[in-house]
Amino acid sequence: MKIRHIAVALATTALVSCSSGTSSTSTSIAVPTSATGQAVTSTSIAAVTPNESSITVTTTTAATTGKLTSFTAEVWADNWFSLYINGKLVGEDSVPITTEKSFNSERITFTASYPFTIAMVAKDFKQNDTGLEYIGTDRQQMGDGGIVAQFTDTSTGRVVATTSSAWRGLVIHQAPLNKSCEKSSKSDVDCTSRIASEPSGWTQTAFNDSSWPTANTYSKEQVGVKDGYNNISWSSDAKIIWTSDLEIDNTILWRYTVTA
Ligand SMILES: [Ca+2]
Ligand SMILES: [Ca+2]
Repeated sequence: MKIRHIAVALATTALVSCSSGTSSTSTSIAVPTSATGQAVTSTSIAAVTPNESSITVTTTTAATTGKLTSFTAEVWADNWFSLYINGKLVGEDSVPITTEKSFNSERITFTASYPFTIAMVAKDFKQNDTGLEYIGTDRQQMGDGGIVAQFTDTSTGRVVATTSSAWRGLVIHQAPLNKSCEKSSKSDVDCTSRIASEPSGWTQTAFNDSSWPTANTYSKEQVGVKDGYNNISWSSDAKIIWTSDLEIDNTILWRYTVTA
C-alpha cells in the first residue's frame, strides 16, 4: 500500500506541473485521432515573440480522395481563437485569453484536400458573464471583438480563402444584453446574458449552418487593429469580421467551406 501511495503522489505532481505553466510560450495541442483511432496529426511549435507567434501543425484531415495540399492560415483575433479543419483542431491562439491586451497574430500550417471546411471559435475577452472587463476600475467597460484570417495554398502561393461576409457565425455568449449596466457598481447583479453551448458536431463538414447569420465586415479603425495585425501582409480580400454587435457578442462560432 505504501508504494501505491507514492505512485499516486508522483502522478499528481506531474499533472500539476504540466498544467501550471501559464506564462510559458510553448503550446500544447491535443492530437486528434481518426475514426479508427489512428493518430492523424503531428505537431511542432515554433518560437513565440511578443507580437507574433507561430504554430506549425501538420494535420492530415478526414479521409478524402483528393490530393493533399499544405496550407498556411494567418489569423489575428481580438482576443482569442481556435481553428478546426474538417472537424479536427489544427491550432489555436497561443496567448491565453486572460492575458491583458492580447493582440498577437498566428501562423498555422495544416494539410487538407479541396474542398475543406474551416471552423473557428472567436472569443472577445470578458472578465465574467457580465460581459464586462476591468470591473471595479475606472476603465470598466464592454470590450469589443474582431477577427481576420487568410488561408494560403502553399503549393501555389495563392490566398484561397479569407474571412468575409460569406462566413456564417453563431453567437453562443452574449453579454451584457442591457448595455446600460456598463458602468454599474454592481454589474454582477445588473448585467444580463444569453449563453448557449456549442451545437454538437458544428466543426464537421456535414454540419448544416444555413440558419446561421452571415458575418458583418468592419474597418481597421472600427475594430482598432494593433500589434500582431501589422506583422501579416493581408490580402485586400481579408475582411475583419464579427456579428452585428462588436461589443455584446463575446463568443462566436464561425464556419466557411473552401472549394478548389
Ligand atoms: Ca476585446
Ligand atoms: Ca465584449
